[in-house]
Amino acid sequence: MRDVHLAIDLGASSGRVIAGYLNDKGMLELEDVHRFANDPLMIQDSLQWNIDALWVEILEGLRLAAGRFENIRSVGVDTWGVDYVLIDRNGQIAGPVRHYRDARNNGVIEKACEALGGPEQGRDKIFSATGLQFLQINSLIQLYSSVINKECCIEIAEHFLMMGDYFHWLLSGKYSIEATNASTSQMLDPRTKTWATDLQESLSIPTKMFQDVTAPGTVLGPVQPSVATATGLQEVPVIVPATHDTASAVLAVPAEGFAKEKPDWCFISSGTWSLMGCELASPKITPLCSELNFTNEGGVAGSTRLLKNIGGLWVFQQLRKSMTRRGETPSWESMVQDAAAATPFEIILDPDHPELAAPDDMLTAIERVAEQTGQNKPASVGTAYRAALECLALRYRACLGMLEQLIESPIKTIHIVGGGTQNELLCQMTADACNRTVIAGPVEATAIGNVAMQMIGLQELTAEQTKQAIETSRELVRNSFAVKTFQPQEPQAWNEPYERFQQWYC
Ligand code: LFR
Repeated sequence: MRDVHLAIDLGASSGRVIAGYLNDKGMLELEDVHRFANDPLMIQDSLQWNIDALWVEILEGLRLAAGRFENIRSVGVDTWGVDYVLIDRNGQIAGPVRHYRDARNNGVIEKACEALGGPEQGRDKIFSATGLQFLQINSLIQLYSSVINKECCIEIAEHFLMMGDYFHWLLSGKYSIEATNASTSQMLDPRTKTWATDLQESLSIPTKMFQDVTAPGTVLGPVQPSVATATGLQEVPVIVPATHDTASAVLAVPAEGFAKEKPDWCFISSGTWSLMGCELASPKITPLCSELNFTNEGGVAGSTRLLKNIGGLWVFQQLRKSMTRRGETPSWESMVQDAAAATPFEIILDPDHPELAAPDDMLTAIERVAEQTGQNKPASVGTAYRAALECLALRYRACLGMLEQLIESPIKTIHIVGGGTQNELLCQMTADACNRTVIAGPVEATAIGNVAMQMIGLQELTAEQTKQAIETSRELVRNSFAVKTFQPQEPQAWNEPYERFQQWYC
């Protein structure tokens, strides 16, 4: 009988329950159990997560899994970073569960820095305490926004739970804050993995709601009786994986070795966001890292992901919504075909342009940005699709150069994992723009990393053994999932567009 592990993998636009097990050939195999949408809600001008709908879907996925598999050994949740749920002393949700794109965070980085002594001093204090890049979506900035708006939720909160922790609590009844997702909050010291309480106190963020962080691989205990009754899962342990989706995805990169000082490969975890970086043995909290606005997120077994958040496939995905508004929803395949057929480099965008972060209509926003930078509006929608992909490849090229500067060593290979690997046009553009070999796959890296960490956790290993187990699980990924290699074909064609990109956006 197969030992089955259930990965509940929640992304910012969809979720899934996936079963993972070793097949008869000893290869890791995944089976889709349940897929569902994750649609945020606009409530009185505030963008919020529909966490009750997500919980209903999770229970449904577990119920389906319990009906399909006999020997379910464990279950664990991973999610996007930065967002959180506040729980009061009665074990109730203390306030709205906001989406990181909620407008209340606009301008709050500046206010937080001001409160810490001014723009430069504030940035220095935050960076030296946390090693994180500045993004207004970070939990620190979101919480500070609650502080300055004098929201009651922050006064009555007893527990700060990130999204994965919240669902682990519903599943097991145990409060925990998992380390990799906590590292996205901009409140954790990446050297000690303890909360930066001085920083929290200086910004009047109550520190009592933060408990010590839990390492990935920790067994929380069996599912609660109410969950067992609703799903049919009896006595199944909840195991904390790397609850940050990027941490799980990077665990599943099919590279050799683990957390080196000077790796010769970097990763792009490609989905709604593109997270591009290197897996290192220790954080790099240096002036250069701060200047280049790179982040030191925590990975499995104490590793560091030195990376940059890049606006990802968001622009491309939102263009599809723009077309729906205009009466026709194209398939992803036809969008890629239209992009491939469009003339290259007609307009150059920045995937991280603030105008593109949360516009009502992406196509109109692109037209506005084109105008602002003295470029023509896209002649056809295919031009806009193409620009949304080309600008990612251009941003990757810039980021690659910065990474090589930071680790002081050349990077030979780019591993792309996640949903974006299905966009082969983008993979080829990346190889060309960066002039590097691209290895694309596996597509379900996040779920694979989640399952792998549950398997490792069940063995209850020491830290050193865990590192070895991670190398072994990478070998398992290499032997179990096919990848596709892209070699640069026309790298020189990207030089002039890259100059334009730098001129406007770097
Ligand atoms: C990717 C991701 C990023 C995080 C962003 C927002 O899915 O988790 O790492 O910065 O979502 O949470």
